[in-house]
Amino acid sequence: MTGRLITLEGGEGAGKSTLLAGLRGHFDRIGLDVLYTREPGGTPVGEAIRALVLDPAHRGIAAETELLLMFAARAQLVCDVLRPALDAGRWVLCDRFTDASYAYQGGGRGIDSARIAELERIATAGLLPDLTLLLDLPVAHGRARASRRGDADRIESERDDFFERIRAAYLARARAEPRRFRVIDASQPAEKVLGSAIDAIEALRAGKAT
Ligand code: Z5A
Repeated sequence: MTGRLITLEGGEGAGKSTLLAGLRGHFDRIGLDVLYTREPGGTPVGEAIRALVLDPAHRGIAAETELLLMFAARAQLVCDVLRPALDAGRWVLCDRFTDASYAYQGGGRGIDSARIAELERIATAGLLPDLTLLLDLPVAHGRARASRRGDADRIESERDDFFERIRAAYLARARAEPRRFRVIDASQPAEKVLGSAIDAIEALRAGKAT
């Protein structure tokens, strides 16, 4: 018995938290028991790493350190949460996963994707999402939304060109794996974004490609 892993990805202000709230309502209505988790985080050690890596006080964190911390949190999440849940046949919705490292540390920070792939092999042992919902919108639009939230964390304080590279890296991954990714236009109203996400999830439940 194996469950299904769905991941949410997107740049700043893409609306992942808003979509997550809508998806919770959908899963409750249809009576599907879903485990919700997030990256970096989802375990006590992962949440401690999250606090460390997003803390604006740590401005000088090297790109490689940031990458290793993301994968350290991921290794713990796979071991303690994802693998056991999937092996027990549960559905899991994870707010970000390995694609975020390719986008942020690869695209954003410029780390070679072959080096990221080495860490992926160690931390995830090849675990891939069954479906990745990528919320895509222009960087300026997303940043304007995010700025309404108030204090920016260490990564959110980066410049626009950093987020442009992240967006390009996400879209390149989606083009390379069109069966796994569903790219959703996140500039649409929240109900439309939720509708597109539900369509993709229901296609997965029905065993159809999206
Ligand atoms: N990170 C990394 O670098 N490498 C990795 O491997 C991993 C992560 C796993 C934390 O991620 C950081 O970690 C993140 C990447 C890095 N850094 N950055 N930047 P996170 O996922 O926890 O944090 P986040 O990116 O800020 O996600 P979020 O909290 O879900 O925010 P959001 O996507 O911006 O969603 P939101 O709060 O729902 O929406 C933002 C605002 O827009 C809010 O006012 C909403 O009401 C509004 N909104 C949302 N949807 C709409 C629509 N459709 N229309 C109009 N307005 C909307």
